[in-house]
Amino acid sequence: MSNHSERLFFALWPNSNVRLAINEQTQPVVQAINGKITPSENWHITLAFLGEVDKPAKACMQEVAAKVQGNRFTLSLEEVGYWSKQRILWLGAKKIPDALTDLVSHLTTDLQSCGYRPETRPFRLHLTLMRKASQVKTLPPITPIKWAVEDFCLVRSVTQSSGVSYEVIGRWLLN
Ligand code: 2AM
Repeated sequence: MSNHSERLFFALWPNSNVRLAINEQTQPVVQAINGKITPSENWHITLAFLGEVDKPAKACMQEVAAKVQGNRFTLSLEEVGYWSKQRILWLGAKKIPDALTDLVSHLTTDLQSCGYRPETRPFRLHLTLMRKASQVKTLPPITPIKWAVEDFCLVRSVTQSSGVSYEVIGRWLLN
């Protein structure tokens, strides 16, 4: 890894009200399962994972983000799920608003001019609540959390001995 590169991703970053609601709804579920809990300050929904990005590519990606003309949308987080292969407990939405599909698709397409290589697997919206989660058989229903999404963010991931931490380094408003 070059000294000048950073590990970056575009994400939806919950505001404090949404964070509180997520905490309220998911706490009982998370507490009942063994695993590595994602601290609430790290909660996010990845739109595009960029990996290690050097300075020129970062500048290019920030320019792309500024040109994306996305619309606001309301996300209803209403499902807690478990991927047994990855052992991830997640919070997700049953319905992906068209504006979100468009935002991901614009970012994924336009970022390629900056050297971004899109994932071959389809976009699966999720907020990781827990990693290395023990086998889960049934998950209780939750009250849907309505999140009026007004912007999207560029986030830097920093790995320290205490764990990973995230820093929002750019924010772009939706129309
Ligand atoms: P995850 O929560 O499901 O692991 C920062 O690492 C964010 O980018 C995480 O939300 C992670 O998703 C996501 N991500 C997507 N692809 C990734 C990859 N190849 N390596 C690491 N993180 C990835």
